[in-house]
Amino acid sequence: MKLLFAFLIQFIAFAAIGQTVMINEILSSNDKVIRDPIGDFDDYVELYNPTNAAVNIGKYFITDDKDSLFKCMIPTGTMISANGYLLVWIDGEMDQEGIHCNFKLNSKGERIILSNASMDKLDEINLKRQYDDIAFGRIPNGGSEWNYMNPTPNKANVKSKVLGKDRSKKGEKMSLAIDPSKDKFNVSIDDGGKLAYRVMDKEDKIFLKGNIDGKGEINITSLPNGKYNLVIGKNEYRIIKMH
Ligand SMILES: [Ca+2]
Ligand SMILES: [Ca+2]
Ligand SMILES: [Ca+2]
Repeated sequence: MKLLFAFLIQFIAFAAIGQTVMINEILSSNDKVIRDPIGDFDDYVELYNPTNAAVNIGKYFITDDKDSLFKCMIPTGTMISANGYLLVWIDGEMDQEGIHCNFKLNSKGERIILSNASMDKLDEINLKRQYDDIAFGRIPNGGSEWNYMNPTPNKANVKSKVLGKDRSKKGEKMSLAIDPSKDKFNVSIDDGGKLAYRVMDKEDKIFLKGNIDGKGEINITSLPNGKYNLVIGKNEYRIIKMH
């Protein structure tokens, strides 16, 4: 009986930690999704309280370094309402209005850890490579699975069709705009020049190729869901398509 009781206590303690505030969504390349209170497009971590009671997250900690769990402390008295959300801005601008942290999110991927005021690790996410204005979040909202999705800051996460790119490494001056509704990228080369393009998988198998003369589009409707490399002249992008 004693043993069973001890087991139950442990189980309840674990369940309590398991159901408390969690990391729900991360946007590590915010170009034009949402502005922080001062007006900057900065990266964020969205916390979510799945319980039916408000939680005081003062002295909780967020970090991007498993060897330094207490890198960024949430200010004393910070509350998350029942079933509510809170955005933590990852911009190093600690004097601005709102909750801010002094590290940077690396869009090539990294680890984000949330700990509570008793220094128990509550949540830990291995972030994969990220894309401009595409978030990584729990789908369904608050669930155990993570996936790419369209950002939903301060709102429930929903499964969504995703078409994304990361920043170009270097090359000719040009712009690449995304048209997710038509599965295409609109290309515009600054000096009106002509550039060859190709879309490859990570084994360098070519799926699409052609030329852009001044302006043009690259339509990837025929490609299966996945991650690809898009090369336009000397510009290299990583792109993702997910329906
Ligand atoms: Ca800021
Ligand atoms: Ca980092
Ligand atoms: Ca969200």
